[in-house]
Amino acid sequence: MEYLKNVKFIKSAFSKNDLLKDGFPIIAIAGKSNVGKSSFINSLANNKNVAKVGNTPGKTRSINYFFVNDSFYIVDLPGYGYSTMSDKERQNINNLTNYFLENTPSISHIFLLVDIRHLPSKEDRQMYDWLEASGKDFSVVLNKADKISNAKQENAIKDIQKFLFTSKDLTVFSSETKKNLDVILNKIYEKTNTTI
Ligand SMILES: Nc1nc2c(ncn2[C@@H]2O[C@H](COP(=O)(O)OP(=O)(O)OP(=O)(O)O)[C@@H](O)[C@H]2O)c(=O)[nH]1
Ligand SMILES: [Mg+2]
Repeated sequence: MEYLKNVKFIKSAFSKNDLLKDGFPIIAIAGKSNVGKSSFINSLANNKNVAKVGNTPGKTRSINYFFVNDSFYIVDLPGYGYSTMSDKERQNINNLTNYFLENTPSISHIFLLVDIRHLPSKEDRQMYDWLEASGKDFSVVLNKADKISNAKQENAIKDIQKFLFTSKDLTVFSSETKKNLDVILNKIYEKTNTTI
């Protein structure tokens, strides 16, 4: 398995003007707060200190750029659905995330992380529907698979597919066990035209 090499934190964007426009391919990680986006990035880099992970939801509140091997970015997005944030802050964050997704043509792929233990939330479904309608290249990752048995994982795949009205393949994943980490890494290399 070839982990992401030479992963460097570049910047946190807090407003539209902070967004990078240099055209390098971007892999963006989206999903509700606390679903494990930052941990997912650390798993890809095989380094627990790359992206900040939190026990409390709402850890990542800016758009964070990590430059990989001087050739593409992994972008950690703030989580949605974090209820104890002020309305204003939540609105600012959602506006920035939407603006980023709509106005960054260099996005090569978006991983939408969903918690495998629950049916997708209203916000998950909104994000899924928006991505589907936008025609963007994206896939759904069912995260925290280590929390349920293999048999339950199989049922969860079917239930979540049905719930989202999708025939897409959903990738079961866990940052704890690294299940399907190789599948995700290979997808990233394929989408960014990286030869390893
Ligand atoms: N068991 C298990 N725990 C996980 C997994 N991924 C993340 N976690 C835990 O879930 C919590 C949230 O993880 P983060 O990676 O900070 O989640 P996030 O999506 O970046 O959250 P925000 O930044 O708030 O949007 C932490 O306590 C992680 O250790 C996983 O695959 N399995
Ligand atoms: Mg985070």
